[in-house]
This record gives sequence, structure tokens and C-alpha cells, in this order.
Amino acid sequence: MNNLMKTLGVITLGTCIAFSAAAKDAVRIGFLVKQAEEPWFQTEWKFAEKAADENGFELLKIAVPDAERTLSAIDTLAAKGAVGFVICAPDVRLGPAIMAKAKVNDLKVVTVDDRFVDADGSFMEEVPYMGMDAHAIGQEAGRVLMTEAKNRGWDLNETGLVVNSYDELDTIHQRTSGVIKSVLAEGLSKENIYDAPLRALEIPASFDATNIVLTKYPNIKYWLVAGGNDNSVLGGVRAIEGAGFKPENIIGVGINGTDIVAEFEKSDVTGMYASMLPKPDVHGYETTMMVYNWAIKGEEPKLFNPIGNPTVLTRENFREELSKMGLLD
Ligand code: FCA
Repeated sequence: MNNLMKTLGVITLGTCIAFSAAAKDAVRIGFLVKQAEEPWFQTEWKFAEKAADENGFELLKIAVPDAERTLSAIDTLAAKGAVGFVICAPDVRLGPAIMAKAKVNDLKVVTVDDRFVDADGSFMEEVPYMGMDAHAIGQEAGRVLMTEAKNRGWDLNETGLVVNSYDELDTIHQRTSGVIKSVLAEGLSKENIYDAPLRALEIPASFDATNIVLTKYPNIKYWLVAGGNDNSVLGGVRAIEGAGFKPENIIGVGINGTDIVAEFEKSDVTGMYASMLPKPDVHGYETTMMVYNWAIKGEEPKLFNPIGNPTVLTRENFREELSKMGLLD
């Protein structure tokens, strides 16, 4: 080996050692989400990544669609020397098991979107939480539904609201009950509101749930469609279109905003009219920083952090509004 090669070898070796020392010392924070396929969660990841880049720590993004993968993800984080994690769990009742495992491994935990409950079904208020201001956002969705029904001149006696509900998750229940509260206040009668319980927060489930309602109420001419998130409404809208209703006789209003991009990009107008966009960028960035500041600087996070003031997205403004918030690639 000539001298130059030897020097290069030493530099390369030296660099490797320096890198591995840096990697060993790197601060690592996990971000675990229940439905990694949903743009909502991808958006949270994107902004969590921004927090990591700006503050020089490493983000470990892990999909946790079930209990087993959630608990093994915590083992993985512990093995990698993480200081903590943000989580939207696949089942909020896993809260006590997740916290027990986190405690053994000395990991800080912040919950996002879905709040842990204990064995009695009460919120685990001691675990920091950030999520949308669910009831208020639901009420806003209800107002958007009714304003558009009135704009279209619908006879409210011939108008039905199908609520694709999912009461086992409190944040979703808060949203759909908010919708119901405001449509009642805006003049829709109780008899014209139909509950369509979902088996999961997914499009096929809302498609099936709405279809069951449709067959029961053949006299309804105009349909309003609500649900706890975009997918809960998209499936319902598809079911009503499938039953032969024209888009002008359907008003679907979702919640999330991130998950209607493909729908609003369709060249033909559909029954999906609007979506309420909260602040997934804030959820992703701030929860990650809460873990970082807590673990590294000893700053204890606030325990309850609801985020409100949604933007109403429609086919007309969605590109502009999403781009403004850096949510459109
Ligand atoms: C829940 C829903 C998601 C999103 C989030 C804020 O976790 O499942 O779609 O709405 O709340």
C-alpha cells in the first residue's frame, strides 16, 4: 500500500469511527401511528421529521396497526436507546400496557390524536395529549353541511343526515356529536338524522354502514353525510352515489382535510363537498418537540393540548390552503 492509500485508509477509518460515535450518541425519538396509510398520519410524520432535522435528533417512524406491533415497537425503541416517543395507538385501551413498558425502559410518552384510557375507560389524564378540538370542529362541520343545504335550496323535510359514527373512540364521538348538535340548531329535525355505526375508521366500513341506512329510508331525496374523519365520509358518499343519487343531491363534509386530495383532484364533481382541516403540522411538530424538550431539557409538557380553528377545504380552495400550510407536495 503506498502512502496516499494508507492516509486515505486512515481517514476513512477515522471517519467511520467518528460517524458511529455520533450515531451512538444521537438523540432518538419514536413516532408511532396506528394507520400509516392515512395521509393524516403521513403529514404528522413529515412535520415530526422537520422538528428532528431542525434540532439535530433522529426520528424513528413506526407503523403500529395492532397491539403486538405496538408493544414490540417500544422494545425496538428501547434497544435503540431512544429517549421517548409520540404515539397514536391502534386501541386507546392499550394505554396502561404502553405506559408500563415505557416506564420500565425510561421512555417519555406523549399521545397524539387519540387519548389513552385506563381499565375503567377513564382518560389517562397524567399522559400528555395533543389532539384536535374535536367537538368544536364537529360543530363547524355541521354548520358547513347546513349552510350548503340551504344554498342549494333543499327542502329539509326531504333531507337526511347519515352520521358514520365510531363511538368507541372518544375524539370521533366528540366530532360526530358536534355535527349533530349544530345541524339540530340549524333546523334539521331529529327524525332525519340516522346513525350508521362503523366497524373501523376506513372507507369500506363507511360504505357498508351508509348502505344499510339507505335501504331503510328510501323516501329521502337529499343526503348530508358526516363522520369523524374523511374516510368515514368518503365511503358514505360512494354508497349514496352507488345508489343512484347525483352529486348535486349529496353533501359530504369530512374532517382531516389531508385525506381528500385525491377526491378533489377528480375532474368530475362528486358528492364530497368539503373537509375540515385542523393542524396536522402542529400535531406532528409540537408533540415531537414536547418529547424532546422533556427528555433533553427537563421541560415537562402541558397535559392537555386541544388544537382548534380548522380551515374549510373545498374543491375551489384546497390546493391553495394546503400549499400555504406546506401540506401539498
Ligand atoms: C383519529 C382519526 C384520524 C385523525 C386523527 C386526528 O386518530 O382516526 O383519522 O382524524 O384522529
